[in-house]
Amino acid sequence: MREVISLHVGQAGVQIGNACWELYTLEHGISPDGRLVNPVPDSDPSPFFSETGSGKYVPRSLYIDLEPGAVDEVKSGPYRSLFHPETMITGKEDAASNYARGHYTIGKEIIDSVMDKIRRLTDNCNGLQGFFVFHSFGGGTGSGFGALLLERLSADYGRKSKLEFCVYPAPQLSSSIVEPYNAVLTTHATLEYSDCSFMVDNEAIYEICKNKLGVARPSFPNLNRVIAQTVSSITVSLRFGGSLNVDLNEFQTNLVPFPRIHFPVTTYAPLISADKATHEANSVAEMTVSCFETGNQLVKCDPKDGKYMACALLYRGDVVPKAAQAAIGNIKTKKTIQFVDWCKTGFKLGICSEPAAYVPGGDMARSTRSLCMLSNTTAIASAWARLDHKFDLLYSKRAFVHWYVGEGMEEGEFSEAREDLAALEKDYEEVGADTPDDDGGVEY
Ligand SMILES: Nc1nc2c(ncn2[C@@H]2O[C@H](COP(=O)(O)OP(=O)(O)OP(=O)(O)O)[C@@H](O)[C@H]2O)c(=O)[nH]1
Ligand SMILES: [Mg+2]
Repeated sequence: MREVISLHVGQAGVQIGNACWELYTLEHGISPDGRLVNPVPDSDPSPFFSETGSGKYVPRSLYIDLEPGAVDEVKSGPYRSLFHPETMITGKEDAASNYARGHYTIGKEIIDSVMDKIRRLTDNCNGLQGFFVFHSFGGGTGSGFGALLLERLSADYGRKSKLEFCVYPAPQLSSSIVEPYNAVLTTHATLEYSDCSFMVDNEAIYEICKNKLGVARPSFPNLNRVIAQTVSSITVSLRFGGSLNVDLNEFQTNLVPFPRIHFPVTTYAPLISADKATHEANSVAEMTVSCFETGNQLVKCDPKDGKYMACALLYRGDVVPKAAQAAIGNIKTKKTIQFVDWCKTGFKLGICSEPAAYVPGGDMARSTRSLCMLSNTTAIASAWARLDHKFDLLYSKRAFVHWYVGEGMEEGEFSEAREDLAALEKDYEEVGADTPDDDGGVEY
């Protein structure tokens, strides 16, 4: 048993959670009320679901929001009886897009009861693998409470792995002007507590929905279903058996060469709309090439401007190893794909024969195979640079700072966080720099 507990924080965390649990239940043949109706070969839902005495499957998850809106929708929606009522925790008022409220004032009031609930979930595990925390960078709850939660998880479960899925703010879908503050503050506060963070950039996913999936006006449920497909691919090896499955831990070891450099770029293929599906061959080679195209990335940055440190390719469905290896061989010949000189061939490959599930009514076409690529590239530093720039525009005038100080935060935390992010940008520069005494000829 390798249980994983999913913690969904704030509106984005909860709503992305909805899309993930929709997909997990579909993939394991579990009905929206938690009954196993359609057993799937090689399926092992137990890392993500506990089974009650009466045979009901219950997500090992917590929904946490400082205000009740998003969680109330779950409570009255089609999956209302899937979740244990005690795993949905809400407060009365939200953090008003203010990191300090989520972290210091209102968040403090509920953190102990959240930690109690987590203890109950972990007591119910035989071999807890770790936690997945889903939250936005921009919301007050997502950023502030998310950071508080990771801090406490680290204190109470230091040796368990902690992975994050975090929503990088985008102008099209922004809910407040202070998102860059919240994003910088939460990144600083969680940098040492998270083992690996998958950033999903709403702008990139918005464009995927619009340009690739033919959604005229993408809304959060459209975006969240794309995100959920990548979450599912990342976790599939924990949920399905099969000989070529590579364990998530192994991928993680490969992907994170230094503790702070833990933000892989996620890329997915195929991204085609249901009405175009029949016109596309979607071969293993094509999918693999697509994953090196910027239009398939969930974070906006250009890998051509940086160097790769590692690349994990998670194939699903009808994929034979020979085809995957040939596709990777082809990629390796491309001059535009450059690795750092201290790690020249960091490709890792996994294949899970269980294909991605088709979501009825979803935007993505049904397909027999798919690929999710996780790459650690120095190019992601440009995403930090964009965020830091927006932070600086606000902070140079000390705009909105009083809202944070009013919630008991010291102003020094702003400059401390900003300096840490500057150091992070610098770290990326350094890992990408050529090693001075490299003779260029030796591979190791
Ligand atoms: N992808 C995605 N992004 C979302 C969703 N809901 C909100 N966001 C993004 O998250 C940021 C706002 O944070 P929220 O998660 O709504 O805020 P919160 O964590 O509930 O915090 P407060 O409401 O301030 O207490 C913005 O950047 C939104 O674009 C969602 O369902 N999916
Ligand atoms: Mg909210």
